[in-house]
Parts: sequence; structure tokens; C-alpha cells
Amino acid sequence: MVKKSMFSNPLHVGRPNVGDRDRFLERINGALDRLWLANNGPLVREFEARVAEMAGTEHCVPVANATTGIQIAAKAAGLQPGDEVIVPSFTSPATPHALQWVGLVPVFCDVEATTANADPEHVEQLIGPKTRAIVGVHVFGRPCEIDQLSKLAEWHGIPVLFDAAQAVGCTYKGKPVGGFGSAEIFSFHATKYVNSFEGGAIVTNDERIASQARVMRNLGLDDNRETVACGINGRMTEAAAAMGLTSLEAMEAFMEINRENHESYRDGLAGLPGVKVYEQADEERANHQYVVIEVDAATAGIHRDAVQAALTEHNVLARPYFHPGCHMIDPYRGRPDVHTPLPLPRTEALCERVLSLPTGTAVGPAEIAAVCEIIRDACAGA
Ligand code: T4K
Repeated sequence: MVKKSMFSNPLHVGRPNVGDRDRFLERINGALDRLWLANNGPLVREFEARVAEMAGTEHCVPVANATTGIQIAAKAAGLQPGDEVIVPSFTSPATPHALQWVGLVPVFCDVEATTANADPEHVEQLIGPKTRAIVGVHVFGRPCEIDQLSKLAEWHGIPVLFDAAQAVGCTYKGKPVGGFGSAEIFSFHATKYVNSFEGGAIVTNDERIASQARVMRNLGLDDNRETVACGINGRMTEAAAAMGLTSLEAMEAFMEINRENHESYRDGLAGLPGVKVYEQADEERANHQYVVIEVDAATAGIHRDAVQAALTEHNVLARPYFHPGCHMIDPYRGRPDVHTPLPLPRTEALCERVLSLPTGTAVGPAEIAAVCEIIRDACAGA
């Protein structure tokens, strides 16, 4: 039986990874010396080049965060207020909110039980006369069915965008995530394994979308400082780019630590009935930035919420990403203009089972062993 409060300090999910501090401070000092702190400065331009290189794309437009990036990408792809966009319900509220905020109408699809990603068959069923785009999400960094969603979009003559907020550094069929669909959007939020404090990037091979996005990110101003579109301030700062560049330099090391952590959790929870560690596709490069367990209450004899409560007692602050499904939250639930045929059974079942556990540089084998022991104890006591 585990002792009371295993950890004196909270063990968080989403603890930021910090790269080489000296290198970061050097970059910050450079920005202060140059007195160039924002508006597409040299660090942002360098970050842009590094992210494009990592994603293997022709263009990268750094932005203030992924939420703004989704909004800008949707508008740059030509979507207009009132257009319906099919999006999975099992995602961060950031995805539908970003769409809703620019006047689009999210239509929620169900997910595949094994991958937690959008079910292409359900997407196909939902495509109707007002559908103007599909937004796939690479949930927990595992790429969604990119080929099938892209084919559907092509058949219907509509764009497909990918919310790649969680999939920095991952591959799909051996190619880096970033170059698929009309555009993909990365997040470099503090809680992501590669972070720029707050930040994001739109990556694309579409010259028109990239140039539109650049203008829209900068209040609609073009290179000649003429206002040519209704823009927004979606710019990244030099301080964010300094952190982003430093973090990117450590990306491989962070990924390796995440991979080892994932393995330690898998070993630590092996054979525990009803508790499954979410897996990435074997043949792909995965960032493992989220370690997610699925607790099947019927088999485990305990609900996910009780496992979370047991962890909280020990100062382990696990997170039920994503619960509830976006179709169950305001402003979407019950709204007549959000045409989601209910229920979404696989999404709803998954939302009751998932729990994200601490990973990244803040934890190691000893912490993970203790977390697994708490979970085993909770299940045994149920
Ligand atoms: N699409 C998807 C699929 C996403 O997952 C997200 C973001 C987006 C789009 C939008 O990307 P951004 O616009 O954010 O670039 C967190 C993140 O804030 C959010 O970025 C992320 N998804 C989501 C999955 O997780 P919260 O509300 O859970 O964050 P919060 O403040 O509760 O922090 C989470 C944990 O991290 C806590 O235990 C505390 C810890 N933490 C957090 C911060 C900020 C730290 O230890 N240090 C820190 O600096 O959303």
C-alpha cells in the first residue's frame, strides 16, 4: 500500500521543458541590444526557417499561438462566415473555438476508438451542401487519417486543414507532419514539448495561403505597408522566438526522454486489467508528449475520475484530456446551428476513460514508478 501524499511538490502534466538557458539568454540579450522586439524580427525569421526545415515545408508563418494560427489559416484558405467545417469533437476546445470565432460552423464528427482520431467514414457521412472544409486533428501527436481525409476533401473540392498543435516532430507514412493538406498548424505553447512560451506556426506548401497568412497575421498590411485585407495581430515576439529556437535545438533530446517515459509507464502498468497506455503507430516517429491511459471502468472496477482523485491525493495532477467532448460544451451543446447528429458514441466513451499523466523532463523513472504504484493501488482498492 502506498504512503499518504507520495509527492511533496505537485507533479504536473504539461510541465515545460527548458532547453539551454545560456543560449536562450544570449538570444534575449541580442534582441535587447538590437532593440528589435516584435514585428517579424530576426529571431522570428530564423525560427520560421528552422520550423519549415523541420516540417519539410516551403513556407512557415510563425504566429502568436496555434489558436490564432487556426483562425488565420482558415481565413487564408478562403473560408467565409457561415461555412460549415467538419472537425472531431475529441480535441482541445481551442480547435472548434478558433473556427467559431471567425464565424465558421463546427460540425462534430466521431473518432476511431483505437487512434482517438477523426473517423473518415463518419466525416464522409457528415459532408453536406454547406460543408466547406475538413479540419483533422493529430490527437496526442498521432497523425489522423491524412490520406483518407485529403481524398474526401479533394472529391468534394474543399480544403482540408490539420490541427497539428500536438504533432510537432511526428511523421505520417515516413514524412514529417506539416506538409499535408492545405496547411497545418503547430503549437509551441509552454505545455508543448517544444515551446516558445506561447507561439504557433502555420506550415504549408501553398504559396497563396502562406502570403495571405503573412498579411492577415500583421493587421492586413502587405510588404509595402498597404492594408490589403482585414487582418489581426497574430504576430510572434522575439522573446518567444528566442525560446522557440532554443527549444527546437533540444527537440531530439526531449523526444527521447518522452519516449523513455512512455516505455516506463507501459512497463509499470503492464498487465493491469482495464488500464491501457495509449499507443503511437509503431512505424512512425512520435513525440510522445502526452502519456495517456485509458481506464475501462467495467474491467478495471474503477472509473477514470476515481483514479484521477487517487493521484491528486498524492499530488499527482493528472488531466482528463479531453473531457468532455467539444460537442458537449458551450456554446455548441444543443445549438440548432451546430449540426452534430448526436450521440457521438466513441467520443463519449473515450472522454470517460482518458487520463494524461506527467511526462517530459520533469519526471524520470522513480516518479513514474511511484505514479504507476498509485494507479495499481487505486485499482486494487476499488
Ligand atoms: N489544438 C489542440 C489539439 C491543442 O491541444 C491546443 C492546445 C490548441 C489547438 C491550441 O494551441 P495554443 O493556442 O495554446 O498554442 C493546455 C494548454 O494551454 C493548451 O495549449 C493545450 N492545447 C492544452 C491541451 O493544454 P490547459 O487549460 O490544460 O492549461 P493549464 O494552464 O491548465 O496547464 C496545464 C498544466 O501545465 C498544468 O498542470 C500546469 C502546467 N503548466 C502550465 C504552464 C502554462 C506549467 O507547469 N507551467 C506553465 O508554464 O491547456
